[in-house]
Amino acid sequence: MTQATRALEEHFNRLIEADQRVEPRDWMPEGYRKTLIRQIAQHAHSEIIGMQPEGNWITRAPSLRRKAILIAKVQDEAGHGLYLYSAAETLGVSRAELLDLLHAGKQKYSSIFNYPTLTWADVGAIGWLVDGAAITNQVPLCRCSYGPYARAMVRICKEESFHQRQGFEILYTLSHGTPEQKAMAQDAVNRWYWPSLMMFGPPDEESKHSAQSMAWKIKRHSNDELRQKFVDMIVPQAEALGLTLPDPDLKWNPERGHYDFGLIDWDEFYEVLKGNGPCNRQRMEHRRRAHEEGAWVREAALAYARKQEERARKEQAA
Ligand code: BYC
Repeated sequence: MTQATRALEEHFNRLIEADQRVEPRDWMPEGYRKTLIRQIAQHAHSEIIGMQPEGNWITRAPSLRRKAILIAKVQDEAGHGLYLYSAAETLGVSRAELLDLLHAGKQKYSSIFNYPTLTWADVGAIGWLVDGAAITNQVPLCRCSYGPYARAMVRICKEESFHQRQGFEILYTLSHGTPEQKAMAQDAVNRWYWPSLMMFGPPDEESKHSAQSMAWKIKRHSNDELRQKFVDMIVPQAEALGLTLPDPDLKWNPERGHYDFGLIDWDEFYEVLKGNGPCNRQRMEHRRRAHEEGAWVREAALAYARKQEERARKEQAA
């Protein structure tokens, strides 16, 4: 390592230690850059793949009001994808490259979006549990050491908390409706509860990236810490909904000051990661098809941008 590089590294370490932000212009270790690209890309891919399970219910939403809200929410997810791809681009990769890696199966997206949305209540359960888990995980990312990612998260979290409330409200309405509606809400919660706990990633002792990511202040809490925080948050919310969480071992532990909960089926999680979840194939096929069918939009947008640029140049020259 040259003396100049050592000085740059010391500057980087000082920034991290002082809890300041690393910006795209700053020198950063290659591992830091790679870790951020991996995490931000995975996050961005999750946002756009996450449009599929909910998008599935747009045409069948039970009222015009519900349909308008759902369209807006799914559109928000596309927007989150855009903020995140833009944040990743500041690290020297293009959105097109990242999408190619996703389509080639070389980058991941969140395990949660490989489960099907069987009834309207699933839209409520996704809003309440999946967006709830997302916020729990993402609020600390607003303090991530990499500036562009942290700033993108601030806006995303504001929108996610609105999403969570709409999910809660859907479930509350169903749970206080007919017995059939209540049963439908309960069934959705039964199916989404465990996968939402898996969203936080493997248990700490199996989380290969956590220690380094926490040292770099990319992650601020471990996977298990955030999972616990989420469980503690949703137990009283489930009571307010009048619904039951499907875990007989869920119990307040006064010594720990937290709820104890049952064992997560990690075999299921790893199977989903390997591509063997209920909807992995369908999600990827749909994504690749949407990308191919959208090629003309990208070409038209590029042609338009080029035309605008040329016009501006001519006007300047005149
Ligand atoms: N699904 O060492 P670990 C949303 C992978 S979108 C799939 O703990 P790390 C929303 C992990 O990548 C929600 N893979 O990793 C959108 C690693 O594999 P690789 C997405 C997972 O990065 C629309 C391996 O397991 N949120 O909110 O330190 C509608 C070992 O894990 C998962 C984010 O992406 C998983 N659940 O920690 C509604 C948030 N968990 O890469 C809602 C940002 C782990 O070595 N990401 N893996 O092959 C993070 O905070 C962290 O990346 C994680 C994992 C906590 C997810």
